Amino acid sequence: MITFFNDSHQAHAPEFEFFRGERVPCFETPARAEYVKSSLTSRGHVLRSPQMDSRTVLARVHAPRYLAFLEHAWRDWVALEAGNDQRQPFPSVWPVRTLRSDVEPVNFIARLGLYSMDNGSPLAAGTWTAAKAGADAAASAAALLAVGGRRGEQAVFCCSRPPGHHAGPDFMGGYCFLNNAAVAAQALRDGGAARVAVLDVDYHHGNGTQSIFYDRADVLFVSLHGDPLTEYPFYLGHADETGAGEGAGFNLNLPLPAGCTAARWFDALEQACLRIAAFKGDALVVSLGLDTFAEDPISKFALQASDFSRLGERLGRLGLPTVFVLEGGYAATALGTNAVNVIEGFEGI
Ligand code: SP5
Ligand code: ZN
Repeated sequence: MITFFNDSHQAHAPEFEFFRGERVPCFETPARAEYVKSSLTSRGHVLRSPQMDSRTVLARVHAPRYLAFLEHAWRDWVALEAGNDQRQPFPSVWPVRTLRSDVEPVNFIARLGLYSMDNGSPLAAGTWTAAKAGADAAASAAALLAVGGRRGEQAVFCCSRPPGHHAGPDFMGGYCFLNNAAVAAQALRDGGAARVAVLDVDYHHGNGTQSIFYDRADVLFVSLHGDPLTEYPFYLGHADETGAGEGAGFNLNLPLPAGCTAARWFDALEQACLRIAAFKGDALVVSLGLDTFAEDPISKFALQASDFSRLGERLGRLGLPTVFVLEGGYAATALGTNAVNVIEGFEGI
């Protein structure tokens, strides 16, 4: 399968995040993408560099003031105080209920809080560079697909980091800054696909993608994930979120209990696939989180390496032109095998 590899991903390499009040090494590391790259190459898949500029499509899925903040965040942080180039900024205050989010404060940490859903998305010097190149990869993948009467690929894989599905219209969160899956879906729409389905199989609910498309009928969002009553991102991802306005009926959440079996996960996948087939879209975007793996250090599902082949096979049977976008997955050394299993399962290899 043709793969767009984000060559700039290593520019995003924060040193630590917070866990239970302690600084711990980041789970979302540059090594993740490198493991996937090496498995793909050793299996003969062709890697390409993104050639599209995603700026126009980015402005259709993210708010201008958020994009402006993110692009200049590191420069602004470093300008604040000598030594900040050696420090990671974290938000410490957020505009929750009753507080205003329409006025952008001048204070940098207050702005960072305005544009963040958590303190779990460490920023580094090259975050914008890496995230923007990731969005470029998503747009490039969409452009190669056979949609809108164009000849093209049946499937393209977008191997990139940082991930994207927690990033909403105007905020970062959960290691995500720009929503690559939303970029791919919007780019497919702009490229002639009348209707696009997004399937999110990451362990964590894709709150950002859901929110970006929640009131739209042209993009169906379907997600299977750990029940937000106990699992991150906690505040979205329940079964009663079915879409709003024109988008009513075009959002399907299938929350599953932490610790559930692979058999139960595949039952939910079947439900997801039936909904996607009934939607009769022109293309599919898969938010491919691999943190459903049994050995994932921060998640609680039980998929084995062979289950990722089965996932790929099932998605292949949908018969839709498909963009795969890498999301989470923190058992780094297994990430390459698991990703390749999905890709090759899809291709029927
Ligand atoms: C893209 C993606 O997968 N983002 C995940 C963000 C999760 N952030 C919250 C992590 C909470 C970790 N809880 C760890 C429990 C370890 N025992
Ligand atoms: Zn995840």
